[in-house]
Amino acid sequence: MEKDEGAGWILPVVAPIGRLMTRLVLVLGDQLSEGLSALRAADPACDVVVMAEVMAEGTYVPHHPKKIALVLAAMRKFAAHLRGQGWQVAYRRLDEEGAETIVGELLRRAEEFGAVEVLATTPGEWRLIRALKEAPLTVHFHADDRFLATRSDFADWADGKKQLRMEYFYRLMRRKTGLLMEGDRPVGGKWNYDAENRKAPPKGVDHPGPPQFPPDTEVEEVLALVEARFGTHFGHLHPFWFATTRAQALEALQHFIAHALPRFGDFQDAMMVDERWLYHSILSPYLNIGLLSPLEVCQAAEAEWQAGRAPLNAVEGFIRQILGWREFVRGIYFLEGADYPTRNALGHSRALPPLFWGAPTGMQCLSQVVRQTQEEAYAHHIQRLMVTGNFALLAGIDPAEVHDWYLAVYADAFEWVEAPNTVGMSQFADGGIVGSKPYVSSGAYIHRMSNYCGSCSYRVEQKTGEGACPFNLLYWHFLDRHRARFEGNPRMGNMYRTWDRMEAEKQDRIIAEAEDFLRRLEAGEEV
Ligand code: FAD
Ligand code: DLZ
Ligand code: SF4
Repeated sequence: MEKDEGAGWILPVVAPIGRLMTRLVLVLGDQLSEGLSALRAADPACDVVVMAEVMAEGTYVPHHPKKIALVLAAMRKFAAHLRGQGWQVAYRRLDEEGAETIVGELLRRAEEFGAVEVLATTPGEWRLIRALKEAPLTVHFHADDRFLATRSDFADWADGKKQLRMEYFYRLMRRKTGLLMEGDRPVGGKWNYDAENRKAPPKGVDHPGPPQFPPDTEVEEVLALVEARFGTHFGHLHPFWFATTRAQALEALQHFIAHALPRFGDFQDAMMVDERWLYHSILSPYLNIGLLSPLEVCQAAEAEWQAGRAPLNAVEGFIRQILGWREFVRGIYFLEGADYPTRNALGHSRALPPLFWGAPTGMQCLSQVVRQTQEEAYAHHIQRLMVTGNFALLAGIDPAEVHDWYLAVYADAFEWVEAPNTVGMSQFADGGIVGSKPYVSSGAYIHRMSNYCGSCSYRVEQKTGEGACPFNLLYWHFLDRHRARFEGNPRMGNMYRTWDRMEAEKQDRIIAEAEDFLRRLEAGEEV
């Protein structure tokens, strides 16, 4: 059972003998928001908040150590905040006695407090929803209303549509929230300023990136624990600089708004050697664990445009990512159901190659993105989509393995947002629900949007032969092997016409060289 958004307070259960029975209020590591629906439904006088650090959540995929540290440190600080507000919090630290799963901890606490009922804000992952439903406890689910669209808003909008397109959903959301609206019309006369947001990399970047929050004693304790328990996971724990409280996350928001937002739009799609942040916000980890709300972030950006300090293309582009894409992908995740992350429409089955885990590669674009992912648990959207994602799709990697990788390595990765982006947008494994065509490109796109190719051991302008950019080979291999599915796609006709105009001998050479590359990749050779 899930109470609908805004259902408000429900009365505490009264035990037959007349005293108020304790209920458990589950707060998960990505539910660190003061106004959480389960907390609103509970009574601090008699209910107990349960928070638990458990091995199962840190290992069901091998999460990046920085991500685990972010979640655990923020959980501890949120628990202290709740206690300060008068809540009784039964908190289990990973190095204390306890169970190793969320449900195990709930059962242990239920026994300790004589509780049978649990109030939970619906988790952002089918796996945990299922586990809670199957638990021998009465779990009352409360809708997660920390979003701008409810699940039923999205379902109503999607109902009866043959194709779901983010742009139209986004317009609905602009109208619903009034963000960047003049009455019923978009400010500036256009809904979308993306055409102004595809500039090639700038000469230099005059923004130092997100603010760094040096670990305090409490965070240091978490870091030591994470090192000891998860030190073998892919990723560098140090230096750890994430915000772990709402106050710090608000500082990070203000920092972005003041220093990076004005240039966000222009260089949103650009990629540069050793420049990992450019003008991106690095706010997704804080949004996704609940330290910031999407509305306050959008409103802060809108206010900057109203004050004349940031241009409309930057502000609209930024708001669209949150109000549009973030809400849209969440809608898809819940609409499509629990099997969504396992889809494999293109039948890809190759194993994820070791270069995704940091093995050396001569491909500078992949090497840069994987290294920065390893160091920071962060890569921006185009790096995820057009470098690692593009490569995995062209190379025919099993989307389930790709999904597990993205879920593990990014600090902002939670399945409701990660799966539609990976399985849908990036790997086309949902058969075209999130995107109407696959995001594939040859090396030319990466060359245009980055300065990676200049220092690569391959040559981007070379189509075949020794030193040819592997993206150039794999791109045609992908189109050729999926011809039956894609040649009728109106957005892909030009690509097939270009392929068909090539001489047969050149086509054969491309396919043979692509196959040789894939064979070497599969054999674990350095590529
Ligand atoms: P900015 O570029 O500053 O954008 C602002 C905000 O917009 C972000 O903080 C984020 O909340 C939101 N946003 C932007 N694009 C998207 C999008 N496509 N979907 C949802 N929200 C978006 N985002 C996640 O939050 N978690 C993920 O696990 C995740 N996995 C991804 C996997 C793949 C294969 C791809 C292609 C994209 C993925 N994204 C994911 C979307 C996007 O890459 C990140 O939201 C963004 O890079 C976060 O960095 P930022 O905060 O600097 O974003
Ligand atoms: C990501 C994560 C990690 C690493 N550890 C915990 C944890 O120990 N306890 C917890 O409550 N939550 C953790 N999380 C976040 C959960 O995995 C997240 O709530 C679910 O995936 C649902 O989105
Ligand atoms: Fe990547 Fe090809 Fe450019 Fe090298 S030449 S950086 S492999 S796109």
